Amino acid sequence: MNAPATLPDLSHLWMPFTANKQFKAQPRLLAGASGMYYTSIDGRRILDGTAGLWCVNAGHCREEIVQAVSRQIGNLDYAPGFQLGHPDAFDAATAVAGVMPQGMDRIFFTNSGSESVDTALKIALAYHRARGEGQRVRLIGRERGYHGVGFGGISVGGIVANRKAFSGALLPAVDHLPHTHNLEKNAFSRGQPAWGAHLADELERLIALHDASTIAAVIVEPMAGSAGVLIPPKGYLERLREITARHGILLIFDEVITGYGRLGAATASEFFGITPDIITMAKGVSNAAVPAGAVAVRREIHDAIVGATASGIEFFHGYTYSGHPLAAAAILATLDIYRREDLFARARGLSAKFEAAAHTLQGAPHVVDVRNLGLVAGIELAPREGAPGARATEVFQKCFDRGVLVRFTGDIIAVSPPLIINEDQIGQIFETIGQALKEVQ
Ligand code: PXG
Repeated sequence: MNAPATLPDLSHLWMPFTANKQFKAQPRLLAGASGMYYTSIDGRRILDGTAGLWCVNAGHCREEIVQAVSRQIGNLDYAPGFQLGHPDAFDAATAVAGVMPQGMDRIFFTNSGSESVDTALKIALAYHRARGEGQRVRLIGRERGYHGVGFGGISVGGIVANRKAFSGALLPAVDHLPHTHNLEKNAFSRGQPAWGAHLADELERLIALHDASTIAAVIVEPMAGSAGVLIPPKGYLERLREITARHGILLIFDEVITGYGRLGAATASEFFGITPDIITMAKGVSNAAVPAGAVAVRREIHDAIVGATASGIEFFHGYTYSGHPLAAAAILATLDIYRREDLFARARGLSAKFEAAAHTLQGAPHVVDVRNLGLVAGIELAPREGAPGARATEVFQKCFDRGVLVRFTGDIIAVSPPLIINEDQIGQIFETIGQALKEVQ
């Protein structure tokens, strides 16, 4: 029902993270977007319950961003970022620094979350080396973590499907903390679950195993998004911060999803009141209008690396498109919208209504958990016997047919709308999921 008569040739595009054969047998194509809505190519309006892929935080096709990027492309289409610069890249870095936690005001630009993660891991290694602790090479991630798809990111990541085909080529010195998901203890928690802070103490065990002097950094998503909305237990991130600081290990928060208002503050770091050493970001930094990412680092980390050599390039890393003029223009316009419309506070203000609406699904068919924080909700379904993931796939499809876009991973449905959403639209998303659940076997 979604495919009009004139479809493009679908055969050449190898689609990312997509069941290509199924998609091409039953394609879902989008033709336009505005505010809270997509338009499908058959002209249906679809309420965006996921901000694209957790990235269009200010809503679609915002006029100020369209104008800024249009002006830029006619004025400075591209400027080399190595040994040359352009003012907007510096202004964009200043603007990003302005919303980061105090002291985390040195900004390295990338084009995606995956690049931000690999950049952050390299900064961690370079930092220890610059300080004469080059033996600190081990990286610690977490089970069910998602840190993009670079070799660094999948090495510290903890999603088996993303790792197993490449397992012979993962980074060698990596270990993982246990994930914090536990339905027996925490099902239907509202906000941060009560149980699980002690799982951070597993880091002490890894330190005892490897010795702190070999460990460069711990990387975690403050709230894990892709693996199915795993909310950190109360006290958990505080303990990670305390243990890493005590052992001279850098703490990296991967804020590709949580950055730019998702939890109701500029960063999860601000939301939780915990300052890591490095923050990775992408997605919401440019409202996804132009691919962009960045890494924010504590000034001392930057200074240690940049100050370690008397002359020459200090950090042998960067991308052709680091600080690209279009990305810089999009970032500046996006951060301006967030500030003028106070969108992070808006998200915070809506989060109680969002929580209440999400939890109306407790008791709906198949639902074994509802969890939420800020403007994120995860709805976990019992898997159908012999067909894991099938229920959530069908719910996704039924919601799409009813004009609401949600995400799913395994049997978990994720909701993460643009921060401009209103209360009626919040209601519509969860009512539609509820209807879909009634129709799924
Ligand atoms: N870190 C985190 C925490 C992410 O969520 C990345 C890194 C990688 O970003 P790039 O820009 O390289 O894709 C991500 C990306 C989903 C979904 O539905 C999540 C992401 C991407 C696509 C889909 O959960 N997160």
